[in-house]
Amino acid sequence: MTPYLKKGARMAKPLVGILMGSDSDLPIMQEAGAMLREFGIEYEMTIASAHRTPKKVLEYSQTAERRGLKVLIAGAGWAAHLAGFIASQTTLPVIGVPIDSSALKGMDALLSTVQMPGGIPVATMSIGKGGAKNAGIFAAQIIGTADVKVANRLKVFKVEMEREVEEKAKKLVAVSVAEPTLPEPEAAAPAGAKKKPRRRRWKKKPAAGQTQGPAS
Ligand code: C2R
Repeated sequence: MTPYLKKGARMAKPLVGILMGSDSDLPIMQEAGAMLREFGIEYEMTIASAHRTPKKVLEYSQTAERRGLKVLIAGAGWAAHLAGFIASQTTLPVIGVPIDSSALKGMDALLSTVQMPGGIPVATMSIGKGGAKNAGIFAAQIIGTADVKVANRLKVFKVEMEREVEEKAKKLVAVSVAEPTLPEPEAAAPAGAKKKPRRRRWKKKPAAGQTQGPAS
């Protein structure tokens, strides 16, 4: 069995495997791990690339179920083949996270991850950090179908999220009441409309013999 964990790392029994195409994806994929920790789900993380280390991805995907993993999360940018390749080698659910690391800002990764041909599904999340966060939540939801503890934590998470939004809404009301003179947003001019030239205000000329004093 390939050790995918850091030496000495605390690991009971990982249920989720998080893979990413490069270490440059880590700041994004950490979000998935953070969510799994929130729900008390053990996971392992590694770098593997369908392009650069195909043998490793093959071995990882083919042994994942046997090693007790329940869900795999794969994050990759550019021409992202990682999630699809993993999905071709296992019947475990595979969640794909397109990463915005290229000049196309993740559109390339999104299309290569989501456009799987019939027969090899990859549950594709949104591009970037939000997608990685959702991948963690979605993996928890899959595990939650057979684990009451996780299912309950997910329910609490949703209630908490609702409470946080309400709190923010209350704060916004408080701010707008405290500052009743907030400027009205300017109405957008219709497309193509010419801007009216601003009228110049001419100062009144002082009458003959009158000097201009300082403005009062
Ligand atoms: P580097 O930063 O290492 O050059 O990688 C990675 O996910 C990363 O976002 C650039 C990008 O290449 C992606 N990559 C893939 C795959 N392997 C690496 N899309 C793959 O197998 O699909």
